[in-house]
Amino acid sequence: MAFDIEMIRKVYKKYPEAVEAARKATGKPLTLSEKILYTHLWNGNAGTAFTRGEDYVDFAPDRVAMQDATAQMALLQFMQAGKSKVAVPSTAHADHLILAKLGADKDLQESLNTNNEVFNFLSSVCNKYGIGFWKPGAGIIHQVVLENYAFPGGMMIGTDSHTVNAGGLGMVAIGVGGADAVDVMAGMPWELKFPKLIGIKLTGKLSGWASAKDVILKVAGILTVKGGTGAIVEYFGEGAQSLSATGKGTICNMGAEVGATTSTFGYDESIERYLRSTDRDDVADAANKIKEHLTGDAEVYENPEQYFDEVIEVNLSDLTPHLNGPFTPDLATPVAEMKEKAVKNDWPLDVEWALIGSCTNSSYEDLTRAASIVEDAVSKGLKPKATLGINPGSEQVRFTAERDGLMDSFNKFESTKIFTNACGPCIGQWDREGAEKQEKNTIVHSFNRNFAKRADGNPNTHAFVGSPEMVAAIAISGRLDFNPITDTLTNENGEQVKLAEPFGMELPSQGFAVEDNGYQAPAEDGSGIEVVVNPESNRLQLLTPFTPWDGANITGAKLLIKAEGKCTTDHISMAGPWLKYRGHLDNISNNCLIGAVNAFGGNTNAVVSQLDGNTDEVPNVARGYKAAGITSVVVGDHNYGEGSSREHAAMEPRHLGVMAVIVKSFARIHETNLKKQGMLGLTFANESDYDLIKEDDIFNFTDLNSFSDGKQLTLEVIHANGTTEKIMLNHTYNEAQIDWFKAGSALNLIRRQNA
Ligand code: MIC
Ligand code: SF4
Repeated sequence: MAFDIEMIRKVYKKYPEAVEAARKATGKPLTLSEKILYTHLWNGNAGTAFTRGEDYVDFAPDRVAMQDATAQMALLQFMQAGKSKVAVPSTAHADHLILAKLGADKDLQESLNTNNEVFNFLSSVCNKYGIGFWKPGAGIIHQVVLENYAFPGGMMIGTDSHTVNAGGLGMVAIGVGGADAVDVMAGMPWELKFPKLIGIKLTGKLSGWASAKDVILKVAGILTVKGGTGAIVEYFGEGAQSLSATGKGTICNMGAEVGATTSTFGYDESIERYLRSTDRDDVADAANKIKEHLTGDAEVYENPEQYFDEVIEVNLSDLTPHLNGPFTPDLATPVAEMKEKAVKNDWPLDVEWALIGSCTNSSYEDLTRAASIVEDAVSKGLKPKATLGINPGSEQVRFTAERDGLMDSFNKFESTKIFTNACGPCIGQWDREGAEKQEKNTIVHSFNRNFAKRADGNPNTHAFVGSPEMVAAIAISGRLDFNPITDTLTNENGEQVKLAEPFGMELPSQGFAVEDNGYQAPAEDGSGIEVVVNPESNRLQLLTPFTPWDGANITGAKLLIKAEGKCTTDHISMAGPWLKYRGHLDNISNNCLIGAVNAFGGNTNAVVSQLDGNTDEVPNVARGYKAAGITSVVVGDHNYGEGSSREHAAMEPRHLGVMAVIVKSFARIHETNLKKQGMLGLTFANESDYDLIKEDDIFNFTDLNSFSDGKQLTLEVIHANGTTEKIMLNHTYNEAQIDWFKAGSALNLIRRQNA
């Protein structure tokens, strides 16, 4: 039986009427995305149509998911909201804090030893407030959600950008910062700008070496890292129906890499099969009763150009395997073209590690396809040239894979390392031998992100993203430019052999099995449970509310850093070794913007303090300004804050005295996170004004007292030579969000309301 089946039935009960109301309000047939959005309006059935890309709308999501690295901050905030229990079903998952080093058993034990305090905190907060807790080793949040909680037509939010993975089961699932999760858990509406809609029509059928991963690797190449910004990507067509549910999940997962708000697929037979095989006949039966509402209307899919803002067509039959990278997930290269491109760009061709796992590709099917390559290689007398590392997505996947002999297949390579069911190397939780030498090298993995330093902290590691079967093939060949379709390999007997095409099992033929799935149900009545945070702790720190705006213009502010080029949340608040401070705002602030490239001089973590003219680390300079009572500002380039949902990237600068972040453009989640934490997230009205900003400028806001929806703000910039510039700044704050700024943060407002 599924978790929270009554909630799901309730959602389905309102569907027919709510969909009809939406059809009437919009006066047209509906996409699936619109059906889900309009059935989840906070104010009930639709009365009017919303303008996509413009209107802010209040929604009522069905559930919330959080992972350990973000849950700490989300729950520290929730504890301040003045509620005794969460208002919607919510879960927290311990998956990000487990370091991969020696292999699953030892690593898990080591992580329990080092992170004990944080796991205990999460377990007791969850217990107290009615939140389900998935213990360390239970699996990666999005795989566990797919197996247990995701349901067609539902809406969820999660404090992780890859929450979108649940689109594989036909949800609208959106990644948010912790403060947004607090709204929903506190029983308040959740606000989102009504998204635009991108339709992707899939025709044909995958074959040979092409996999679901290649669909999104190709789409990422077309849309690039910001092409999906502000939009829901909806997949449809006969090709969509031919994909497995977990394959759909892979595609939705990496929609985060094109900046999409989320991605989704209509309910179909593969989704039904997946629900049934994961012990959720009840959900499948309920969904079947309202089937027609859980996919887009036929007219829409027949004439998509009329109903989507943009339509892309991908023919699965023409698709070939891709590798994307290095350093960005949208640099797509068909494997057949890699030889030429790698040499031209001087990418190291020898591959040392081949990693399979992460929330995007750690399903049972993924493991079977990769295992088929390993088995084939062994039978042909081939030994791997690179080390294969595997993180199964969940204990259920691992247990079933073990029962079905897949782990034995992987272990036929002596060097294989099976790591914990957790994020591991995907988030820099990888103690890779030799990484500190910072040598130029190449790795391949089936993860979703490959920003510099992400996996092993080495800025010279060139990471390429590919399907699990491609990763397995490269483990064997040890070459980045290996094309399994055309190339042969030399085996132990000196013979030339070719790898056979991968084959996989969509679902385990004997069904899934698990002994202990690692779930801890919360107490019925948590009122007696005490959550203790040791004031001496360096891992956890209770929050002190940010100071409300004093009503005066911000003046005399100094530049903390002008970031140049790519500035993702990994550059603003690095993960890896810093993950341990995710529950301690002051300590984690010591990583604030240390990865951002300073436009003056091109270095990282080296800026000039205007107090004494000395060059110092970014956090130190910020602390210096703060101690001197001086506000600071950050200036940035395009798509600033791309990547993760981590609100630390907004809270840290706020904590260190930054009040405004002024950039050419923002990634969605980060922009909202800045607003929630009471900061000014602004964009240059005239992009080239970025070039006017000098290292020693002084900044005065001149019209903050008339800060209002739709009105530009004016910034006066005083250069050291006494000349001044007037710069106009755009913003997307509505009146309610301006109130967050005034209150010092959105949370300050909630607390006031519940006092
Ligand atoms: C990531 O993939 O970058 C993470 C770690 O899962 C993040 C969340 C985080 O920063 O904790 C995400 O994608 O939101
Ligand atoms: Fe974990 Fe990587 Fe997925 Fe983020 S992308 S949730 S770090 S597995």
